[in-house]
Order: sequence, then C-alpha cells, then structure tokens
Amino acid sequence: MKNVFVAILMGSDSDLPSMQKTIEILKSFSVRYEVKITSAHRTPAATHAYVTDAEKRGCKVFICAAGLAAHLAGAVAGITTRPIIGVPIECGPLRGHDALLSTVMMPAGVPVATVAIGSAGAKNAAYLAVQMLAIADDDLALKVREDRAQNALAVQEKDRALQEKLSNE
Ligand code: RP5
Repeated sequence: MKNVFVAILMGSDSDLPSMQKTIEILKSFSVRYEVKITSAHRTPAATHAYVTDAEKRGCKVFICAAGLAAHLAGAVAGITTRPIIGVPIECGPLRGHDALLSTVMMPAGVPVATVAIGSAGAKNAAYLAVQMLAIADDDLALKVREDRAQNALAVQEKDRALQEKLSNE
C-alpha cells in the first residue's frame, strides 16, 4: 500500500544494535520503515512533533524501543491512536527488567503491545508490525504464511538431523 510505513523509534543510539534485528525483518518483508532516535525524557517536544507528522504521512504502526525507565512507548501511545509496540531494551544494572515493567504496565485505555526483553523481542516487534499491516494487505499476509511455513520446515529439518545423529550412536 502506497505511503504506508512503520516507524521505529528508539531513545538512544545505544539501542540501535538491538533494533537492527527489527530493521532486518521489516526489510525481509519489503515493509517500508523509518528509524528515528528520539527520547521521551530528553527530547519530549521532538518526539511529539515526529509522531504527529509520521501519522499524517502514513505511519500505521509505531515500534518504540527504550531501556532503563523506559517511557518512550507509553509517551507515544499518549500521542497517537495507531498501534504501539514496545521493546524493552536489555541494558543497565537491571538488564531490561526495569524497561519491561515501565513499558508493559500501561493504564487502561492507552495500550502498548509489549514484546520480550532481548533479541526475540526485537524480532517479534517487526513480526507483529508486519502482521498488523497484513490485515489489510493480502500479498503481505501471504508472505507471513510463507515465512511461518519456512520456520516449520526448519524445525522439522533440525529434528530430522537429530534423529539421524541419535540412530548412528
Ligand atoms: C534510554 O536510556 C534509552 O532508550 C537507552 O536504552 C538508555 C540509555 O541511553 P544512553 O545513556 O545510552 O543514551 O532512554
């Protein structure tokens, strides 16, 4: 769909290595995306301006990643009614447990779909955004089903290799 894109927001450039996995998966589905470093705490006005503008330009889903007292996803959820996916970044002395609770414990009426801490969460943020867009895009929905089928084949192949190894022991 023309102009449709996913916005990936992160609180700091220190979040970028984690979020590369999100970017790679959106690319693999040929989903358009923008990446923006903007902080709920350090640049609140710029965050507000970007979200408002991105929504007008066609952003359908916001993925928001932050660590420590992670308020970016919640702050963005307060600005737009587009779906928000929150990624708690594994960093700091609490290794993301603080970010997980800050991101997931939203008050009723302002949801943030929070994924796991770590690399599975960063990847699932992209998969979830793709599945949201696929509701209104049959070609993308087909790609999602094909990706799932590939995953299933990979698991079956791992099992086949294991069974072969065991039978030779
Ligand atoms: C959060 O603080 C950022 O999202 C980042 O995860 C964390 C640390 O930021 P830096 O001090 O590395 O810029 O707002």
